[in-house]
Amino acid sequence: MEALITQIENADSLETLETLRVDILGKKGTLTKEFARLKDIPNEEKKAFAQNLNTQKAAVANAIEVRKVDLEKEALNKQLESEKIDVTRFNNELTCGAVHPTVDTMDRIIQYFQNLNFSVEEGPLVEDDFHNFEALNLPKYHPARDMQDTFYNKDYTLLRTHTSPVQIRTMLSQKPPIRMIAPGTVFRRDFDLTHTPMFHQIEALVVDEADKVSFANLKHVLEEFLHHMFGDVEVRFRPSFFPFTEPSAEVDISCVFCKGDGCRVCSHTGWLEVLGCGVVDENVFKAVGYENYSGYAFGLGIERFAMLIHNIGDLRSLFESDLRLLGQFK
Ligand code: 2NL
Repeated sequence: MEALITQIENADSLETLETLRVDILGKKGTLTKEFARLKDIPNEEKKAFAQNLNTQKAAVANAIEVRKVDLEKEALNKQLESEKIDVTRFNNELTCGAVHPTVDTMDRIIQYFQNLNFSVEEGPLVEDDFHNFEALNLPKYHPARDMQDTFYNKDYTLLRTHTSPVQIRTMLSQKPPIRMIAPGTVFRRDFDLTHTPMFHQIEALVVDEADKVSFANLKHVLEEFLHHMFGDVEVRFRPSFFPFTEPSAEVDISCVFCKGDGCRVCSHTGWLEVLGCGVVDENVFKAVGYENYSGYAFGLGIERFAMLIHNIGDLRSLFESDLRLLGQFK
C-alpha cells in the first residue's frame, strides 16, 4: 500500500497517473480484483476485510486526486510560461501595413474626380426620410423603400441606403454650379454571397444652368473615367430606370478577365455592369427648390470596383480583415 501511494505521488505526468489509476481502480485493477474476493471470505471476517479495502480505495483515490491537481497546476504554469508575451519588448519584426483594397479603390476614384475639379462632400450616416427617400423622388410606399432593404431606427431615422442624401444636403446648402462627389459608407438589409449589410459607394452630381449639362457630357466623363480605372475596355450604355434620374442608364465594360469572350465572372455575357447614371429627374430639383437647372448624376459600388481591379473572387473577403489577403496589397 505504502509503495502504491509513493508511486502515485511520484507520477511525473497526467498520463502516467491515469495509467496507475486504471491499474489499481480500473475494472480489472488490482484493488477492484480484491473486492471480487469478498464473496470467498468467511462471514465473520467480511466486515473487517471490506472496511480495510474501502480504506485503501479511499487512500488511493485521494492520493490520485491530490497528485492530479498538482500535475494540472504544473501543466498550466508550463503553458503560461511558454505563451508569455512581453508587451514591453521591442518588436524587431515590425511589418509594414497596407492600404485596404476598398480604401485604395476609393482613394483612386476620389483623386480622379478631384483632378476634374469636383469637390468631395460628406454627410451623416444616420439620415431621415426626406434626405434618403422623399427628395429623391422615392415617394412613400415605393417598393425600393421596403423595410427589407432599409435599417430603420425606433425614432424613424434610418441608416442611409445610398450616398444620395449628401447630394440633397449639398444642393440645399449651395447654389449651382455644383460639381461634387459623395464617397462613403451605406447600409442595406441584405447579406449573401454578393451583398454585405454595410458597403461603400461613390456618387457624383453635376448641376449647372439648364442646357449647360447634358447626357452627352455624362457619357464622355464616364467613358474617360472607366478607361482610367480599367484601361483599354469597351464601354456601353444600356437604358435603365432610377427614380431620381430620367433618362437613366446602366453602364457595362467589356469583361476585364476574358476580354469579352465570356467567362464565369461575366456569366458568359462578355460584359460587366459597373455603374448606374442618368440626367437628374425634375422632381429632385423641385424637392430642393431648384428652377431652370439641369444636371447629371451617377453612382457606383466601391467593393465591386475593387474586386474587378484586384481580381478578388469573394466579396466577403473585403470585410474579414484577414492579413493573408491584406498582405497581398503592399
Ligand atoms: C447605382 C446607381 C445612381 C444616382 C445614383 C443621384 C443622386 C441625386 C440625383 C440623381 Cl441627388 N441621382 N444618384 C443617379 C443614378 C444612379 O446609382 O447603381 N449605384 C450603385
